[in-house]
Amino acid sequence: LYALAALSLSLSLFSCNKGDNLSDRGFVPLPTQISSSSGSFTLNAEQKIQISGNEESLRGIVSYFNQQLSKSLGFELESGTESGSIKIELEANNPEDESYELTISDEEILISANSPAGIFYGVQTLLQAMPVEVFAENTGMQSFEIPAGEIQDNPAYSYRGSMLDVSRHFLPVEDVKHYLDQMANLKLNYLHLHLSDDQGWRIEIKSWPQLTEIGAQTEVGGGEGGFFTQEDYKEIVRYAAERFITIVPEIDMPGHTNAALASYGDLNPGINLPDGDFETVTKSVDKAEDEFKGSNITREAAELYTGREVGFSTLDTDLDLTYEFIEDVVREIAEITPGPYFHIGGDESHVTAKDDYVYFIERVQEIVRDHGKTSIGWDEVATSKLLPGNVAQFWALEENAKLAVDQGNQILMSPAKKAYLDMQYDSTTRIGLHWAAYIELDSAYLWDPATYVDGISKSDILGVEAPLWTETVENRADTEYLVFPRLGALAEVAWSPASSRDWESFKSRIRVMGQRWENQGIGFYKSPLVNWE
Ligand code: TNX
Repeated sequence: LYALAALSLSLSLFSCNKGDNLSDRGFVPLPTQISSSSGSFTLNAEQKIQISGNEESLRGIVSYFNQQLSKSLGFELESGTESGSIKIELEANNPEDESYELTISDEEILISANSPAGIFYGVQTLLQAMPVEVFAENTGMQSFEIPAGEIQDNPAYSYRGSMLDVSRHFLPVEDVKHYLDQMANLKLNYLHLHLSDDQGWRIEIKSWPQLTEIGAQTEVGGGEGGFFTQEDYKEIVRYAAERFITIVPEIDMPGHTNAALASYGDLNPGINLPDGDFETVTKSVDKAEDEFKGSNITREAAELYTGREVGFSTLDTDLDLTYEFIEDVVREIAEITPGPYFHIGGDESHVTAKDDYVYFIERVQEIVRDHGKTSIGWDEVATSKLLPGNVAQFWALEENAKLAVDQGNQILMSPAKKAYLDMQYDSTTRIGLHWAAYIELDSAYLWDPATYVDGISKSDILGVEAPLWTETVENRADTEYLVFPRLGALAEVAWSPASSRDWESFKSRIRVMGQRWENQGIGFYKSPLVNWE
């Protein structure tokens, strides 16, 4: 017995060499449970993948896995339903269940789950269990070891998201895809696209072509702007779905609408009175229209806007045409959006009268519902009556988040002081804003969505989203600098249970994640809090 104990002790000491252990592989986000054991699986071109369960849905995941491997190794693994040493088992098909198990031994690797998404997350964890070189291209590696052990994992929140503001500065489809690749590695599952704002309208609407012919032609700082055709958008949706990511489109309204008001003067509350005066307040437009019925008053298109300050624009909440417009926009976008959500914005409508705002939000929620979608809105929408199931995205005002919870609605947590990826890390950061806070990596990591707002607990929370606003972000390099490594911290806040999160542990794991990013050529912020060497 003593001899056995000594043997197993020496074996486990042997396998405890730093980096040889499964638990030292630098997983981000941290899995719920990891147990390391001795031994390792040798991966080389001889290994085969064995699929069991609903083959159709697994085939896409296997080809994703093979694509990742072949970029680095130059070979793919054969796959089929016959016996193979890398086993993928879909045990049921319950899409709500995102959990998975990953077991690695000398003889085989087994990923099992009750949904294709669970299998996909198991594959992500398996990729992180491999040497970080697997994330580099053309390494020429022919064979490597994956340390043995067992992982059981399950996300804390079902909505784990990020947002790209493609309105302030446009980002092309390639950059969005590149972002989706990174989100997938972090097990994030919702990408919110902020498709319209004062500075640009970024999605083709076939029934209102001037939105892009005029409203997409510039951006903050006066650059050339751009937009997604509906075909581009469908391609983003498809690429995202391959990575188990759902696209959430946002049309921000009634404020943040200058680009639309510049495209169609008929929508603009601004009006030319016969005496040559120009009125911009909604109520006076209606009064003026009554007063001067029949005379030649005209609404006039707003000027395109390339500044940064917002809060000056509004749709005319009393105008029938406004709702015809919204109906068309929601219909066209809903038709090409398979996901359940449509984001209606609703933030910073500073020139919309309070009553008009409430009326507008309630009416727009109905339009969205009639097109089969659930509305999400920035927290201000909770000052209106929310339809059941609709979601308020908390960013600034706790009292708004509480209003939503009091109505029985759920909250998407994006507190600007923690989750805003456009905030500078510190006062020396070359781009970014700081109106909410400076957010160093530790600050992005050290918070708990379930205790962040008094009176809002875990069951009130749908999930966590990290938005990237792009007033100061002009290209992919700027994006990467602000997003990484903080997106890793926020992914862990959304995935890993609060009880298991630990800053010291995160620091050692994000260092390894940094090597994976480096291997992909991602220029991330080297926070001085982490030893990246
Ligand atoms: C506030 S967050 C905004 C955005 C800005 C952002 C900059 C929100 C709902 N509105 O319009 O881009 O701050 O950090």
